[in-house]
Amino acid sequence: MLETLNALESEGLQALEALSASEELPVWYRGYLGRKGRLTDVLRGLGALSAEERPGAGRRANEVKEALETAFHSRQDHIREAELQASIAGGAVDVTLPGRPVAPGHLHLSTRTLRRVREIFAEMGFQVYDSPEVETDEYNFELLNIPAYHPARDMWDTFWINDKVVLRTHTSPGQIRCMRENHPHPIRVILPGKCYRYEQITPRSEHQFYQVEGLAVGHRIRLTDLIGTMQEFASKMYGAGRRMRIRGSYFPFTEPSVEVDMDCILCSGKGCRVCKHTGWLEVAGAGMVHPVVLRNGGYDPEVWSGFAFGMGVERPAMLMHGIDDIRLFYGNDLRFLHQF
Ligand code: FA5
Repeated sequence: MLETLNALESEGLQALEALSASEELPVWYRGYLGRKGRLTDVLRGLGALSAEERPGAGRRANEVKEALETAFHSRQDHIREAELQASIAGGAVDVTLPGRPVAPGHLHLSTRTLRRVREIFAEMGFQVYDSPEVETDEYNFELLNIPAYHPARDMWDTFWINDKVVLRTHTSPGQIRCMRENHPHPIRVILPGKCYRYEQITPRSEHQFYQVEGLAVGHRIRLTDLIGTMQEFASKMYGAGRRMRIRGSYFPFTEPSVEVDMDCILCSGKGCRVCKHTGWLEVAGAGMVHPVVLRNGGYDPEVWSGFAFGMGVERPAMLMHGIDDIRLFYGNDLRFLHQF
């Protein structure tokens, strides 16, 4: 066995030295080191050796393999370099050849929708306030009037980093951050960003999605201001004439709370799987900022009032483009992405 290995090594090295063109390299490699190569054949024979012979032969086989591999790579570099030099010397590099075209990418549909939402609110005088995606329990829940025992936590189960830190379930914690930073001045901001939920994934629900929060704090701000703002947004986003519905709801951080729905574009209100056969698609949760939340943000609820809303981004995009499955947004299927 040892002689066979020695012979194989010197034959292999000699054959390698004899190579002169890069096309010959893979043929040599397959012949000696490939799956059906000569060394592999020898290695297969190791099992048949006696227990005394096997370790020595195994060690030698590995040495030969390494020697051949190393020699191969240095021969390969040598041949390639020689070929490159020869081609340069022969004037084969045509520097006037046009470059390879780079296919231009484009913005993801979620980003485009977010930008449109920002634009519309900018026209209404709302600034953008950025707040973190990784939040503390305190900001995501406690300061929004959702203490640990509160049943509303069930609606917003999420991914916990540790006992106190979560991936935020909504953009609402940014309300507190923004208020604490701006009090005692009036506020008119939107807070766009990614949210996460421990959620069953369905055609209309993902475990990661975008929201845009809105917050206005000032004097004598009323529910009708909220409704007017939502109506203005809807007519700019979806075109005049879309139907909007406000219905009573519950959020621990707003009082009163409402849900803003749009008629479903996909089925024109007839009912389909996206709108859960109701004809309406829930676009935003909203309401008047709860006194506790105002106080947690540093505003005296006797003097200040405000409205807040939180809307999805993917769902409105689905409405506008007739997309019937939210999972397509994060599926990375180019056939989907290229359409927008
Ligand atoms: C909230 O998250 C509240 N923070 C909204 C709010 C803000 C209320 C301020 C009052 C004041 P809700 O869980 O309903 O509410 O989510 C708001 C919107 O986010 C939904 O209308 C929907 O468009 C979107 N959304 C929620 N969960 C998902 C999901 N799993 N996949 C995609 N979009 C979702």
